[in-house]
Amino acid sequence: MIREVSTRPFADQKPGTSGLRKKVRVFQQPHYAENFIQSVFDVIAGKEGATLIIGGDGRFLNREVIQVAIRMAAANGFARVLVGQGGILSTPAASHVIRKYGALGGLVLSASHNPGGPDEDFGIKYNIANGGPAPESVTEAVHARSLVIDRYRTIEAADVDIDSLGTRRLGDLVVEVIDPVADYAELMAGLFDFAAIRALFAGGFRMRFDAMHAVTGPYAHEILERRLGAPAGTVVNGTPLPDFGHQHPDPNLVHARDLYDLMMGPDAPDFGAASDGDGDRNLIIGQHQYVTPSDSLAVLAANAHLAPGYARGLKGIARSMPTSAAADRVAAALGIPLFETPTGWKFFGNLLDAGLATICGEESAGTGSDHVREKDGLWAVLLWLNILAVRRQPVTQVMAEHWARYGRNYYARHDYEAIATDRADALMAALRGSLATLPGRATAAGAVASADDFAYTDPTDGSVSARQGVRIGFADGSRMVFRLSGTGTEGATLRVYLERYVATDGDLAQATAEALAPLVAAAEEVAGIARFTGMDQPSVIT
Ligand code: VG1
Ligand code: CO
Repeated sequence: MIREVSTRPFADQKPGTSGLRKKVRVFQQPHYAENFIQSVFDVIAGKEGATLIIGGDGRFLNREVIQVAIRMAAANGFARVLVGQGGILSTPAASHVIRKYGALGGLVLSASHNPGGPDEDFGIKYNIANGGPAPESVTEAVHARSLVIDRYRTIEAADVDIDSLGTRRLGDLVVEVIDPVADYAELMAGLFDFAAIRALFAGGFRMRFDAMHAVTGPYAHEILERRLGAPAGTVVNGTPLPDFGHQHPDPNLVHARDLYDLMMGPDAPDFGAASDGDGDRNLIIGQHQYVTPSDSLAVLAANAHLAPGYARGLKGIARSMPTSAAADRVAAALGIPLFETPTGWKFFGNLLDAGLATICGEESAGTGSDHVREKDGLWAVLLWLNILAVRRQPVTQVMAEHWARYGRNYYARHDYEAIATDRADALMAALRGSLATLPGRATAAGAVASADDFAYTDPTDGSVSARQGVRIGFADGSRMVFRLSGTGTEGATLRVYLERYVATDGDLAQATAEALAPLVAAAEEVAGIARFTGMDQPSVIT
């Protein structure tokens, strides 16, 4: 019944920041998905008799690739596959299920916040036994394998029913279709004070959660409305659609504009939140108060002890390098270590496994903890709710008190999207070439104090990741970071991260754009963004 299908390598199967992401039509080429999945299976040991988790964010092609993956798992020696009902598993839920059921790993089918549909994006990511994204050593081996692969293994079999719960067989393989929400909801109930949050809602607290037609809908309906008693209608856009309703499931100020407008308007509820395509990101907006993801990480870390799951305190905090240093000040106050890693959740896994960090975050709206090995959108929302339920203060006050104690890291990210790849590469090459001459140079934001290309040495295994982004620092602690995105599917995206610290005795109530204006000018002076890209404005500011 096992079939060896001969194939030829594709040259473009190098995983990026978070798995392999391509246009759907690229994945629709014959053998394309099969080649990548077999490349994964070829480099991982221990498949014989093992369990594999399969699920995705419900986007276009999800169901087809799940069937392909199940057949290939059967032909590659796995004993058992657990698949989310309807093919659905949010990224954090997949991470939890891998851990809970002792799986060897999981295939997470998602292109996260990228749009979905026949003309949009699809993706495949492999997560290892700790529940986290495969580290670079594995993704590099998968890529190397994909360049020489000449056959893949599958079986001849009809599609498996993935829509009804229960256990069935496919040859020797046991396929269990599981409730995608139940295990995750139970995990959340163990971390947070659901009774306190229920009391908050019962007292009239109002919230809107925008699931953006993506995977968190079923999770949010179950947890927020059913278990925590938030009124029906709290969750909007709560049914996952293969094309996310033709929208971009990216919870930022551009694509979650409706939520932002509501939260800034006269009828704003107390709390607003949104998550992305695969449920690992979070956007937090209080009534008339946007919270940057970097600030959110700092506030969550400073207040985590108010939730039962973190009552014993934190072991450490980890943030990606471009994320603001707001969390650093909290770590210093708590007397715990702060780790600075390259962009991408895969770099947090070792720190979490080693018990060095409890809470992690990225400026790109990703926050999470050692409860799983992925960032987790609803987890962040629930931790916020738990904190608000205990502190009984509006978000504006929580933020004001935080800044009054720690100072404020004004922060923004400017994205220049769909730049021709050669132009983006030229910009980064010129910037890297100028690093040695930058210190001392006068700019609109003052004299440059330091300039380097970030390299990270993992403290647990000594592995080194170089060329992770150009950092330019100023004497007052202000910072600019330049790097190219590793998740896009068209051209290049330049990300420019801007940060300025104002101490507690400074002006903590400025408009962010105003506070950062000198840095915006300095970024242009130093990198020649308009000259290289032909763009005089970023496409997105978050
Ligand atoms: C982006 C973010 C990064 C995040 C990654 C995956 O990567 O900047 O912080 O970890 O997306 O998130 P890049 O390389 O495009 O900057 V998700 O929600 O797309 O899995
Ligand atoms: Co995501």
